Amino acid sequence: MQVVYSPRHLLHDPSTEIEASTSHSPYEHTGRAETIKATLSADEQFRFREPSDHGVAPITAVHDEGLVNFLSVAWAEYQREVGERREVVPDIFFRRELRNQMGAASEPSAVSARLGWWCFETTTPLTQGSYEAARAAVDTALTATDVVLAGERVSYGLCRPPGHHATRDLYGGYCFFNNAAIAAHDIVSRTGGKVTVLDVDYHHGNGTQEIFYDRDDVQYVSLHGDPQRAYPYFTGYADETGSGRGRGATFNVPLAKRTQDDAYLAALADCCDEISAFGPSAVVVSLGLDTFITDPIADLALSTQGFARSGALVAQLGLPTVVLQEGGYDVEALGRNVHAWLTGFVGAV
Ligand code: OKP
Ligand code: ZN
Repeated sequence: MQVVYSPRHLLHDPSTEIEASTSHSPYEHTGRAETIKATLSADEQFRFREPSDHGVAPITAVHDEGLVNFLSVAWAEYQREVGERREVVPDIFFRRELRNQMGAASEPSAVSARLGWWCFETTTPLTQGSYEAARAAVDTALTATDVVLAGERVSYGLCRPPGHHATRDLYGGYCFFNNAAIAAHDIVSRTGGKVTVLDVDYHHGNGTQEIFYDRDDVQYVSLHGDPQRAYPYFTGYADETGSGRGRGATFNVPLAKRTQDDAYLAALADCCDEISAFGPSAVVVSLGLDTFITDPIADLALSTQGFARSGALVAQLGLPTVVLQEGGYDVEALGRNVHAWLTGFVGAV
């Protein structure tokens, strides 16, 4: 299997995360991608390549150009306007209701206001190299897509930072650009075929859902911790099924606390039935391993063996598949869990 990996992810290196009313060392850190790289490198069936530059056009095909432009200059603007900082986090968020009865808002010029305009939460610090790392993660996803469009059955993009929380207009949830959505749109625009994004990360991929919510050419299917208790809280409910032409092309399965392998695999089988009924020509998997039993920020209870079974079940769809890395924060187990999922897939082909 081809693995796409770029050392440029190391340029996104925050030192703190503001979460749960405290400031602590970040769960989403460079060591995550490095341990996955080390584990897969030790198995010769995984062949590594670096991504090629795909430019900005595939990004602005799914994201607002204003978001891309902002992220490309935000760190430098902040250093100049506010002061020299190790990393940058918003201290105000734009909320529509601030301007009730006052007409539409527009983007102010101060960098502090622009941060609150383009970001939705506090756990995604922007560092000096974050933009370059986020661009490399997109190139990683697009290069993994190229591998599959060239005829390989499956490829794996070791994306970092992750992507599925980034919406058309907003970054957050450790995500700057939506790697999976950019890859899915790229497949649709290059092949004309329909694509499914299957999101198995513990957290609902609000960004991917939002980007494709009214489209009938990309299906979004997700299993995740019930948003009544789990981040991102405001999306991922079972009654969100798409709008307009996209009606019926979004499928959400909220899961109970401590869901184990057998119940999870049964829900994943339902998701696979939905995918077969949609009839895509390819699948993009948002692969999060934060459903693992000892993940520090989640509460499902999958085992390493459960990941192997998940990969095998997805392979049984019989479709060209681009697997892209999202979350997974038990770093000691992360490499072997990714390895289990991918070898489970290959073993079922
Ligand atoms: C990114 B991905 C809740 C903290 C949530 C942000 C989580 C982002 C997860 N107390 N912090 O989906 O793995
Ligand atoms: Zn997650």
